[in-house]
Amino acid sequence: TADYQPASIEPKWQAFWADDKTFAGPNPAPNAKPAPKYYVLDMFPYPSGAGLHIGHPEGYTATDALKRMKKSQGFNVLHPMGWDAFGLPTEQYAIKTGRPPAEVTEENIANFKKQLAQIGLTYDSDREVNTTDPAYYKWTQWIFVQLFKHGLAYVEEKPVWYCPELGTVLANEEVLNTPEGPRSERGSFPVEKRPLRQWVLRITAYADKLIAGLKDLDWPDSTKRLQENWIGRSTGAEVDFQLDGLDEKLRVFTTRPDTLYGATYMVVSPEHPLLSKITIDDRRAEVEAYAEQAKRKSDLERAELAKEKTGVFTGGYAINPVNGAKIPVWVADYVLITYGTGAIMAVPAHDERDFEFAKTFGLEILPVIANENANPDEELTEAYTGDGALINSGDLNGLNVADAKAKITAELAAKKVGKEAVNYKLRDWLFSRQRYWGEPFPIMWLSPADYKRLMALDKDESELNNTLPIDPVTSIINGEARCAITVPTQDLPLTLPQVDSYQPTGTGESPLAKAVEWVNVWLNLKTGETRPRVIQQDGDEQLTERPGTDWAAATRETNTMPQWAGSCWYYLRYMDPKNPDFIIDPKIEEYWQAPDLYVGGAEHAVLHLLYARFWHLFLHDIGVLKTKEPFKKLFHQGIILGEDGEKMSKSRGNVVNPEFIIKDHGADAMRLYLMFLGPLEAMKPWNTDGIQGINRFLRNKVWRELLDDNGQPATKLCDTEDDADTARALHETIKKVTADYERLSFNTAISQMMICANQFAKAKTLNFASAKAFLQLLAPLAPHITEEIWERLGEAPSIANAPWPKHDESKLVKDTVKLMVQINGKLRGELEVAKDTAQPDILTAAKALDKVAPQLEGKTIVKEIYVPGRIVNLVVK
Ligand code: ANZ
Repeated sequence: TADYQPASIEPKWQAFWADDKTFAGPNPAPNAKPAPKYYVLDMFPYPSGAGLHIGHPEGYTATDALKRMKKSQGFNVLHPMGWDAFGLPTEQYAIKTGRPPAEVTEENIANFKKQLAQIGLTYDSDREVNTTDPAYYKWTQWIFVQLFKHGLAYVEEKPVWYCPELGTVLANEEVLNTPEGPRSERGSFPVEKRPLRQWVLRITAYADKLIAGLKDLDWPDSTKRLQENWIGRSTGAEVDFQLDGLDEKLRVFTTRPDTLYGATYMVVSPEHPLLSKITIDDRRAEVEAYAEQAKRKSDLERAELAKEKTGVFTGGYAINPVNGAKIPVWVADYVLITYGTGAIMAVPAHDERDFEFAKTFGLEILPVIANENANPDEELTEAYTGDGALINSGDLNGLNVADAKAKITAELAAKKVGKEAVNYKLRDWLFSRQRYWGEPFPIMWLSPADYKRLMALDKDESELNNTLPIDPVTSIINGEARCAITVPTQDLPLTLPQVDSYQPTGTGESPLAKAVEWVNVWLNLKTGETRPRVIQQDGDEQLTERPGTDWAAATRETNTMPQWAGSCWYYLRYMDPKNPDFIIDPKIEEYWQAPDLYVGGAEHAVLHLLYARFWHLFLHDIGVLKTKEPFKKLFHQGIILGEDGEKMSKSRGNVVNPEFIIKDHGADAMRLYLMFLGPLEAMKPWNTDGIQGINRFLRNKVWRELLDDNGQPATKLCDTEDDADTARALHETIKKVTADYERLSFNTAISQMMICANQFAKAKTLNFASAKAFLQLLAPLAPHITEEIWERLGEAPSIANAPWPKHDESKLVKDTVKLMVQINGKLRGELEVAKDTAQPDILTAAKALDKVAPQLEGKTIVKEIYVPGRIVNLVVK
């Protein structure tokens, strides 16, 4: 075909790249001197049934373009793709249709692959990972075994968010605050708190490391701040208040021990274990009703600053340890059981929430920090949270806040009624789900007696003995005490059993619990071998006999891991995807290190990015990894809005479907347009007219300029040297585009290429080499059309194999001069002319300048002065 037809050339080159493995970044051969590496990573997609949305190709085109340039620059580039394929939507689809989730997943992945290929995105197919593939989740399970062994995984019965509709527990982050109360993020179903047995990962043990590591990361500041706030480290003190008339003390956490003299009341959270003791009988009914109500609110809602304060007086009192003052104890839901000690000393004069609470209930407000801006005779209108000298505070009077904190903390410690304390907002990570479509925990439960028998064995006598934590992980299961052990490493992966129904049981138990033959096994404590303990015969369950004395009755854990698990470490597996013996070969990690660039949405700022850092730091600590941090450099692409400037959504009917765009305009036009919309990081609306403009650029300024009507090299292409303007345009473009790609500033690179193409169109002749260099610059963003023209110009594919063009600084020097144009000695304008322009031409041009011509109107020029290379001065009357 002679003219530009994306529909015919695009599939051709997609097939070529796939067959040729053009973009495979191989691991270095042993003993060879490896090429410099570049590892660029995308956040891998969840292969939903809906297929790609326009947000996928935005980030993916950016990394694909960078990858193509880096390859031409001589780097060995790793740019892989995979599938984050466990999770709720697939499972719900499976429940609805009765089809196995694995089958649905496979279909969705095939569709995603097809769609990505249609965009001209190229990945090393040998490195593909799929989190639901047992060969992959074997290592997800292996990491869990290591966490367990190192005491970072435990089981707890705790009140957790439970969604009856979804039949599962949800993490705090998966619950949203809505006007109708707390709801699931997925599907917006009501959720409630239920006490359930859960696996929890001790991420809080890594809180300080997770904060410290941030400082060396090249990440958007806003994302670093989000992580820091999420971890929320606060330093302060714990202080004990004697409860009036009781033996117990009420312990509080405060970041402001300096304000202790201003504590005029106390608040315990509705779940506080001492609440019932503190409450006097007269007030019990009211307090209990209040506590019951609080259960229905989410922490987020309760902690909201702006919310109206509610609470109830318990009737009890506590004694302020510094001055013996007897202060009332209230219960209020703005104090959370999950933070600090679940109780506070309230200082309304200096804390906003306490201030509002005190105002609402008429409680005493006693200032203890002098506020120079306030009139002491007037009633306070808000809490004063700034610094100042202490007042009304005994021996602290006159000190500033910092000194008072230090002094009072030391005094409390000396009297043994308080001590320095650090608190984190970060909670341990709720790591289990009562779902089918997730990684099975590599865990079995034994009776305490059998656990003791196992512990008594020598380490080399039993593989099972090597992964026991120092403190046993215990739980009550079906009313009986049980101890957790891991599945022996050689038995991983522990694969999901076949079940008849993926429907959650509704009891808070996972559908895996129904796979009785899988759940109940005889376990050989020495060899780790398992045999069925319950078998189904003619619909009846029958117990089998214990095979021998080394065998113990064991039950498998039936919860599964959350979707986060697989996405915590996939970037590691890409480096060594097929390794059957280890998660990653240390030599291979040494070469690739960690991704040089990670591109993905800002919505992952805290959860995925924090969880992955936690696992990576842990794997570093146990010697599995050399690097400490997974993602040195992070970039968030901005959201693409609908043409109407609103968020794209099915209900608004403003969704742009990449497949249709490609059909109408071609993948190259879509890629180029996506990158031309605006800065990559910016939120920006889609515009269909804009993509037509890009399509015209490719057709008229690229294809038809470089090829003739027969699709052969255009006659203007030749071996003669380019004129100065054309050469300069090209070299400026090489310089700018190279730098712009490197900093992911694609929109400015495209503008520059458009300027260059315009100059090429103006030029009478164009050197072959210039045309090819231009194609190379355009190739990362518009790979199909450039490969095609490259080939038609007589070059062997792929264009990506040609070394990246370098600019020639000498070609950038302009052969022009800038002249100041004055009228009666006053500067009126500037004139840029070729160095060899004759004086009369210069004077004519100067007089015609926009800023000069009007000044000359109706005047007579009496003298024209020209200082070559510098000034034109027109003397007028
Ligand atoms: C007295 C005080 C006086 C406080 C003052 C603040 C200002 P961050 O910085 O977030 O760590 N607090 C403690 N535990 C709480 C809980 N479980 N639920 C709600 N609030 C709680 O906040 C620590 C401060 O939040 C603590 O310091 C306590 O109020 C409150 F002028 O104690 B402060």
